[in-house]
Amino acid sequence: MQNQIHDRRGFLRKSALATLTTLVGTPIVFADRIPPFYKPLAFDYDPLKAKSPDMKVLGDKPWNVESPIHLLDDAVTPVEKMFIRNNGLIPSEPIDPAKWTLTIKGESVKATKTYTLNDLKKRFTPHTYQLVLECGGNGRAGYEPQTTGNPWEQGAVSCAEWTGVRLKDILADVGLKDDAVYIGYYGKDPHLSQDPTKVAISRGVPIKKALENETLIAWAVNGKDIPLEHGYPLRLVIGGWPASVSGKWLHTIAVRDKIHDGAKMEGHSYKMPIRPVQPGEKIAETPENFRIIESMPVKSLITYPKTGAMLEGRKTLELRGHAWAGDKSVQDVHTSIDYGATWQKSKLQAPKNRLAWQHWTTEVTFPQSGYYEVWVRATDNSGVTQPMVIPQWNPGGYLNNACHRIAVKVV
Ligand SMILES: Nc1nc2c(c(=O)[nH]1)N[C@H]1C(S)=C(S)[C@@H](COP(=O)(O)O)O[C@H]1N2
Ligand SMILES: [Mo]
Repeated sequence: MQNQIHDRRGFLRKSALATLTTLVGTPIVFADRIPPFYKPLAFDYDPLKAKSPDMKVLGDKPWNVESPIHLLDDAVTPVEKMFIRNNGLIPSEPIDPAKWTLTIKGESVKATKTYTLNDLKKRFTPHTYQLVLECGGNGRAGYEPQTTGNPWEQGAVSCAEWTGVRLKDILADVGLKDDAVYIGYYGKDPHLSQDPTKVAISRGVPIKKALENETLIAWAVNGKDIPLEHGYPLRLVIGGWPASVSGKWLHTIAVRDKIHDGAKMEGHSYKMPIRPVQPGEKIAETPENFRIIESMPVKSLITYPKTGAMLEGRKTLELRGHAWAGDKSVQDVHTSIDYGATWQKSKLQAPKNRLAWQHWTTEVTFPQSGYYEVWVRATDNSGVTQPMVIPQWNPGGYLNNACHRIAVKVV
């Protein structure tokens, strides 16, 4: 770090100053008076500083942070309430957005082409979409026995408003060969071991998903620069699929003539067994036994009230939350206050755009004082409903979309 942020005479590099300004979100007054070889305190970057105090930290090497469900109450998730999932380290080298480039290469491009971030902003039409990003392992803590991977409860999901250019517009400008089947991304984050020959994560999607309108190369979220921990200054954003396909600190996309074979595409990473397996069972990690997770399953959350809510002197309660269904849309949301014996239909809004989550509200009336649970269950537009019990155990602990429940005390 010391070498990268200072020039030979020990003064802060211009690019380091630009990064510092981005990190603190305000100009560095007296920047010209920073002594040689002095490392400003703000360079000890802690992504939690900008987050809500209630966020739950699963670990800091790498940084993995999830949102308690009641923090996800906003219609559009503010950045301070967005979960963070890193496989490697947050880049610590100064980032100069004026020098950032995106290279499109691979077996299935007609020729390799490189764009600066400014080219992308100037040469292509920008688009803004609300997109659900949900970690494939969201809900993993619910599986017994526990699998390897972060034990996420249900808060590794966000729906923010991303702005960027369509990957399909860039790929049309580059020119693709007929044999393109997949894309793979590369980001600037160092591997946990800091071994520069190792890649933390490099995943991708089939070309069909890559060419959808909503697949963005984004430089802004909720109208501002992307925060460093979420991929500043450029990231791929692909809604509805495991968020591991949305590469942060994006510098290269390879267009492949086969399924991308980058880091975390192997073994059982982001894959489901083709046949049901016994909880805890070990099966050979061969491609025949697993399929790559694509569209995420239907899911819903109660974001208000918070579990444990106490209702004093009233027996009705306005509940609200969101529901989403991967590439599909949500057709119905139901709630139950009697452990699933009967269900009441909620009011459900249309999504802002394809691949955004949908908001639901309902008013429930409790028959008498006492302890209740409220359960929520969404159904997608193909008629598939969330399970009330935990779904099929799998070696990676993925795709737990069991219905969300809260406890309420009516006094
Ligand atoms: N370069 C890079 N991109 C990445 C990751 C990473 O570790 N490095 N993690 C992925 C995973 S597994 C998830 S769930 C999402 C999390 O995005 P967020 O931290 O912005 O919420 O980023 C994805 N993109
Ligand atoms: Mo993830």
